[in-house]
Amino acid sequence: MKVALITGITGQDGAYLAELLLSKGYMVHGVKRRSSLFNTQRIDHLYEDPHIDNQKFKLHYGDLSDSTNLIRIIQEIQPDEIYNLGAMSHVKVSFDVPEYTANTDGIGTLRILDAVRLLGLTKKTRIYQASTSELYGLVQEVPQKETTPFYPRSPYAVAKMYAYWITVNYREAYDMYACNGILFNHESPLRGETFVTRKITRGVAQMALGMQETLYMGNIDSQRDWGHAKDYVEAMWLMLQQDKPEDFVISTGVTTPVREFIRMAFREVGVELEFKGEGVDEKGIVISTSNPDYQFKIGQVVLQIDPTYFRPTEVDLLIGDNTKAKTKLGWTPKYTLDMLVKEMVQADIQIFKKEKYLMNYKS
Ligand code: NDP
Ligand code: GDR
Repeated sequence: MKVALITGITGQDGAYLAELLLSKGYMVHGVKRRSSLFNTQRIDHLYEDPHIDNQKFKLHYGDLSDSTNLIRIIQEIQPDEIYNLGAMSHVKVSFDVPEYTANTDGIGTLRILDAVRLLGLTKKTRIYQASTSELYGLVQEVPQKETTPFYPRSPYAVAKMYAYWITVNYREAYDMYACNGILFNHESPLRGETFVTRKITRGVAQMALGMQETLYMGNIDSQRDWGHAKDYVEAMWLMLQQDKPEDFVISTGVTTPVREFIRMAFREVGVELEFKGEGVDEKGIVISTSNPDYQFKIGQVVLQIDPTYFRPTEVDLLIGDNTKAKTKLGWTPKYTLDMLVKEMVQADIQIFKKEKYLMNYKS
């Protein structure tokens, strides 16, 4: 039985990857941080009683800022594969906590690589590093591919650039099987609530149920290449099953402005929007509604711009060329953006229906 270790197992990708590896018969270990409230909601369905025999899923307390802890966990479990998904992953927040982001996202990767080296596991343990399309930052070339130069535009992206190159360096210096997945944005109903897609689908669901009036957004001109996290964790696994380690772009090859994502999410609840005004004065207004189950009014201002959400430096356009992944990994995304938007909006409607029912029940 293969043994895998996932850092960031409590996050969106960690949850989908753990499910995938368990379905393939792996023993899955995960690093979770201690928190004052439960932080395992995304993986609670995978939990196994530690008292049973043949446990296939096990969590260890740890943190990417603590090298002795990482060394101890890796020594204890002797993993065949490590997926380093742990990170302070919010681009806007990284401007508020740049040093912490560098320590976790940059040096944290070094700690994993060096633990494997120090423990003499370079021939046994394969390492996946969660690299990102944010490395491309200021547009140098479109579509972006493995050879496109990097120009990071946030403390997050700069930290991830260190992580990218230290992974390449350890591969070359110590002949390790270590590779970077340069993943473009990927989303799902498990996406963190403050990333743009989930913020929109939650807002649409709350408005549809009469629980919120208006959504406040930042820069809705930026364009992203959005895929589904379920497809993308499959690519992570494939990258560690090759004859030799290489870096791959994982993307859909289609880019969409944030404004269009908003339009698509509202259509899912039968609402057509018109965008009026420019810059911070732009507004999204309801011009027609076709689903009587939902509480929208013609003329309702459902979207306004709040500059609080602007970033000091923005990444305007991301679109990935996934030819290498298609050719060498045999990977292609199964989800379209339409399918993704539908799944996310419907999942959030179910969540808020329950919440509304409970609120009414309590009062
Ligand atoms: P999430 O933000 O959903 O999850 C991040 C995970 O990292 C959580 O489990 C979090 O724990 C954990 N974590 C945060 N800080 C630390 C730390 N100091 N030590 C250990 N663990 C920590 O991210 P995603 O699942 O979306 O992304 C997974 C990885 O892929 C990240 O590295 C991200 O930067 C990268 N990436 C993501 C893309 C995307 O579009 N989703 C695209 C490209 C790259 P907790 O739950 O306790 O907060
Ligand atoms: P991103 O994702 O920065 O691309 O990083 P995010 O969803 O946060 O932003 C995408 C774009 O939407 C614009 N935007 C807003 N963003 C947020 N969060 N909130 C808003 O209100 C808002 N309004 C407009 C942003 O300015 C941006 O242009 C994600 C993360 O998962 C990273 O960890 C990962 O590496 C990259 O994707 C690939």
